[in-house]
Amino acid sequence: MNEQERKRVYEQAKDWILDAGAHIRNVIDEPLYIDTKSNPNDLVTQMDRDTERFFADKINQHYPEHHLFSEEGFGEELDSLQGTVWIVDPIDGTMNFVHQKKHFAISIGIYFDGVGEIGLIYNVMEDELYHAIRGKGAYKNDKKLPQLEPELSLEKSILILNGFWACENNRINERKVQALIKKVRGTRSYGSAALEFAYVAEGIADAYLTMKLAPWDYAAGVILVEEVGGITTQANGKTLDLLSNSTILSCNQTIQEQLVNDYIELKE
Ligand code: 2AM
Ligand code: CA
Ligand code: CA
Ligand code: CA
Repeated sequence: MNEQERKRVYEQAKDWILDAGAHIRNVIDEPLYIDTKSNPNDLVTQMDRDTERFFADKINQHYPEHHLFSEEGFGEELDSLQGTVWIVDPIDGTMNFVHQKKHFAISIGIYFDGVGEIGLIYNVMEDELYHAIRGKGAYKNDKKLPQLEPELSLEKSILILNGFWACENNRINERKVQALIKKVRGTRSYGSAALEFAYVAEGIADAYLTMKLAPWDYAAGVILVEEVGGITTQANGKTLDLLSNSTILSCNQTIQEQLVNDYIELKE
């Protein structure tokens, strides 16, 4: 993708994500049509599907040669990241959307031949758009986000993690997780993976550790975090595979090494 084309797709994607979010805000108090997927707590609404279809139609009309990889079934089954691929989560944090009517996001990562070029995470109810184009830094609305503090220690860090898996002892050494929870300044859990990445990129949280995400949960987040000097790997430190579900660790380099070496022991 040449520079002009990249810029055009970036501006276009920002317009679409803001439009989709404005629509959700307009109808937020109308009744929801809610279904469940893999289990009774795995929710999906008509709004998830309608929003994904909105992006599928737009991409198809304007960029018929681009691919869509997404949660709710309007995209393609991809086995390669050749060409331009939009990785879209129409509503990330559906449980928050249903129960709280806030704290959810639309997440879009745009990859060209496997390289993350554009990352957008829109906190819909707060009207806060986190956005980045590779090599040009990350922004929250019009504000450029500063680089992460490279030497920030664990003792002064806020760690985002989901309480559910920390209780399980079949996937991770829970004693080491407990030691980590005691070591950090505090822990948080927000219920939207995309926002959790955005908060690391913003520097209001310092690390995000989670045991299972799909590509549309993390595709945009890894681009934003990279643009402020952070890194995202699997929880064991290995490189991510953008086509697979994965454990995730996203933070600065120092914390990443400490967590991988001293605190995360996966049972694989
Ligand atoms: P979702 O809302 O798009 O499904 C909740 O802790 C976070 O984990 C959300 O970002 C949610 O994305 C994601 N998640 C991924 N797989 C999930 C599942 N099977 N059930 C619930 N949340 C899931
Ligand atoms: Ca879901
Ligand atoms: Ca999601
Ligand atoms: Ca979703």
